[in-house]
Amino acid sequence: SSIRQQLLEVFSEADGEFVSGQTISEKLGCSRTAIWKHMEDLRREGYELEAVRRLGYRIAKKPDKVTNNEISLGLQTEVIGRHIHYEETVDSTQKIAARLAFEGAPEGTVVVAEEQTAGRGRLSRIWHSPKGTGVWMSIILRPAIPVQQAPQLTLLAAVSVAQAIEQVTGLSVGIKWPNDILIGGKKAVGILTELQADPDQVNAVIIGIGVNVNQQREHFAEEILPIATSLAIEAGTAFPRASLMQAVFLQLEKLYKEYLTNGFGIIKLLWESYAISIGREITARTVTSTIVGTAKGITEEGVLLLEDRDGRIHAIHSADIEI
Ligand code: BTX
Repeated sequence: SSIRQQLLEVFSEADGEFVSGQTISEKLGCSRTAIWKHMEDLRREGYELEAVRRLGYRIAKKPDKVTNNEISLGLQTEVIGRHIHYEETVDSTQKIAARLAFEGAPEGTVVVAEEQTAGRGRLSRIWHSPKGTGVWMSIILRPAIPVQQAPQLTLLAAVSVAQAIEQVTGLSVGIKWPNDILIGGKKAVGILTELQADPDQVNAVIIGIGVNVNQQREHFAEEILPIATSLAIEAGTAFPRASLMQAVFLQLEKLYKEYLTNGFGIIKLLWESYAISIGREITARTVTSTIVGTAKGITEEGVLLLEDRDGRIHAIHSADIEI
């Protein structure tokens, strides 16, 4: 509720100090009984509230969760993340977001969960999403663009996440075409873009973002341990997931506005500045073939150009890349 949100704001302004019941009820314009009820709700959400006679109340500990409250407090965006659909456990946030988008959810709606039991990667692969450790979210955008431009949004999302991670953690990251964010050569982020479209026009783009934030090595399944990492492993410290989400929303909103007004140009440049495969020899496995060649760059549509040993240029729309 908005009262609960205001209550959190009051505590947040107090910055860990006690706030008297009197002050709270004046600031919020409601009775002490009403406030007490909202505090009980916060307790149920996992906040530890300390009450001391004559001093008042303070938040002793926040829940390590990515609830609506945690995400909304201090959020600087206008559109992205302004509607949050939060759940503890889901099969896949992509599935829920697809349903919401179909039902008309507004642009910027975000579905986020603490845990996914059937997180999806590309080509029906699995995305491991253990409870309370990462950011598992799907963002609904509704750009008025033709279908063939939709892959640009995967690249745009990758740049936004890369920028947000650098801001929040100070780590330096690289992007492997089209959708992996690597730190020290290991995968910390996966991005999956799905479309709802008519033949000529996109209705909704659902950007699924999985960020390994606070996992330690033992959280990773054995088969991905050699290829996966988390921000906490790389930085040696844990990060508040809600703050990372806020940073992603802000970067994404800025780049998305730029994209809608001026097109893909600047996004392409930014993407190339993070790209770790360009200029190197790579192996691209598509559904039908395997091509070895030098990655030359991406096109205006976000398609990867690969030059094979005979000097022929291949346009790769979808593939797995080995560097
Ligand atoms: P991808 O197909 O590029 O990557 C999937 C592959 O990555 C897996 O086959 C496995 O080898 C490896 N992998 C699986 N889980 C992890 C992990 N946690 N960390 C590192 N490597 C892993 C990438 O697909 C797109 C992933 C999108 C995930 C988000 S989470 C929110 C949203 N909901 C949903 O179901 N998917 C998206």
